[in-house]
Amino acid sequence: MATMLLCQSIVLIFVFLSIPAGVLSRRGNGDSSSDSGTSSDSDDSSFSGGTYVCSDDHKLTTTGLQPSYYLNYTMVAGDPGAYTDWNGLYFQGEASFDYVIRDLPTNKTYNGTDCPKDPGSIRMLGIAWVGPRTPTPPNLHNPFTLGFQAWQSDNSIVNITYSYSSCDTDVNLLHLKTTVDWREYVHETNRDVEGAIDAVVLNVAQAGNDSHEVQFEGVYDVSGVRSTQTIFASDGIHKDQIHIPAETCSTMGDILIGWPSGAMLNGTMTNDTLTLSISGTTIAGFGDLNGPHDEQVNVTFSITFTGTYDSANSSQVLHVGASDQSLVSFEKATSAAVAWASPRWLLILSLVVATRIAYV
Ligand SMILES: *[C@@H]1O[C@H](CO)[C@@H](O)[C@H](O)[C@H]1NC(C)=O
Ligand SMILES: *[C@@H]1O[C@H](CO)[C@@H](O)[C@H](O)[C@H]1NC(C)=O
Ligand SMILES: *[C@@H]1O[C@H](CO)[C@@H](O)[C@H](O)[C@H]1NC(C)=O
Ligand SMILES: *[C@@H]1O[C@H](CO)[C@@H](O)[C@H](O)[C@H]1NC(C)=O
Ligand SMILES: *[C@@H]1O[C@H](CO)[C@@H](O)[C@H](O)[C@H]1NC(C)=O
Ligand SMILES: *[C@@H]1O[C@H](CO)[C@@H](O)[C@H](O)[C@H]1NC(C)=O
Ligand SMILES: *[C@@H]1O[C@H](CO)[C@@H](O)[C@H](O)[C@H]1NC(C)=O
Ligand SMILES: *[C@@H]1O[C@H](CO)[C@@H](O)[C@H](O)[C@H]1NC(C)=O
Ligand SMILES: CC(=O)N[C@H]1CO[C@H](CO)[C@@H](O)[C@@H]1O
Repeated sequence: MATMLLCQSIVLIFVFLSIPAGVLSRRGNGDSSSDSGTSSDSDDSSFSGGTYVCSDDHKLTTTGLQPSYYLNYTMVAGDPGAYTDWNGLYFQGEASFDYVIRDLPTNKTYNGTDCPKDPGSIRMLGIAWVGPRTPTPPNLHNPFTLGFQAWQSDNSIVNITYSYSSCDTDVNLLHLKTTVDWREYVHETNRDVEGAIDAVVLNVAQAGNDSHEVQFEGVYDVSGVRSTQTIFASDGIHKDQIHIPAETCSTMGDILIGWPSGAMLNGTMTNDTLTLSISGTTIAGFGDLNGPHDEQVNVTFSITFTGTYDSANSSQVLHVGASDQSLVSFEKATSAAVAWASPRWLLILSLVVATRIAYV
């Protein structure tokens, strides 16, 4: 227990150290994580002074859903849009984020927070990616990797792409992968070392009587990672987090839940539906423009998501219970409707298109 708390505070410290860039930009462009239309902010946001203007193209970024080592398997040299067996597939849908914030016992130097005492609920839209396990790294055992991101929105699912703010670098309230990977610089050898662990060791089984549905569950736990500090501080990893928006506790800033060790993750999956549930209780800190506060709160959260297969953006389909030994297998989508390109290729493509538009 003591070890866990220690790890949690280490994680918290590094959340503080590694997140401010995102928090800064969040504050820099105001309330844009909410697209509910209650704010009169225009889509074109600007820094005070007007030196920087972000024009929101609502481009939904999903590249961070895959651990970075997937690039070793999904990028074909010279043919970035080529199909590979590790592309996986996407589910999109609605999500809900329910939480209760409790103050910790106060003392002489600490008067508590101005957080609401009533339970809160945030409606979100989200995207999940599911892909087959890659041959390396060899220490991973989950039969599939799951990545999930969700952001606050009142939009309907048909408007999911538009609901995403590309200007808000902190737009995702939730961004988690069942595998955490990192690249770490080792002084002694003057080299980068790559690593990955199954942050959630998934228990996968057939769901009840239905051989075309699996259920999975596990506990998010990165406490076994050797040098949590270096890794958490290293690039990219800090994106794995849950946070409650800054407006929640008026002046306190975002409530940051870094790697949510101890959180329960479970769900069900068929070839066209994914349900996901993530719940936990943690001591979380705050982050805002003025840096970390001393204050911490006890947050109990429960996130649920129901997504349907996104055939427009997936090059693979899922087979559940169809094959002999494995409950879950991945195959190339045969549908002619699949207009697929790898996310990176889409990005390049969209930049090209954007450049063209700019020159027309
Ligand atoms: C008072 O609470 C703050 C915030 O939780 C904590 O950092 C500090 O150590 C506490 N002081 C004492 C004397 O317990
Ligand atoms: C806590 O409240 C007391 C009484 O209102 C005040 O004197 C003190 O400055 C406050 N402490 C902090 C850290 O805000
Ligand atoms: C990915 O490719 C790089 C460069 O070839 C290699 O060093 C690294 O070990 C690979 N990682 C995995 C997980 O396969
Ligand atoms: C899509 O979302 C944007 C931004 O919230 C909104 O302005 C637009 O009306 C929505 N379109 C539809 C069809 O709902
Ligand atoms: C399995 O199906 C049978 C017959 O349809 C039903 O009686 C039984 O309750 C089901 N069991 C479960 C665990 O759903
Ligand atoms: C997941 O866990 C929650 C409670 O944490 C439970 O209500 C739900 O039924 C579980 N879902 C599955 C598919 O096991
Ligand atoms: C899912 O499987 C069912 C048959 O079990 C099939 O009718 C349906 O088309 C499949 N959906 C996808 C997206 O492949
Ligand atoms: C948070 O508060 C709940 C309810 O009081 C309690 O059960 C839980 O143990 C607390 N969590 C932590 C990490 O202290
Ligand atoms: C995340 C993503 O790439 N979404 C795309 C899915 O497909 C539709 C239709 O082609 C695009 O508009 C989205 O941008």
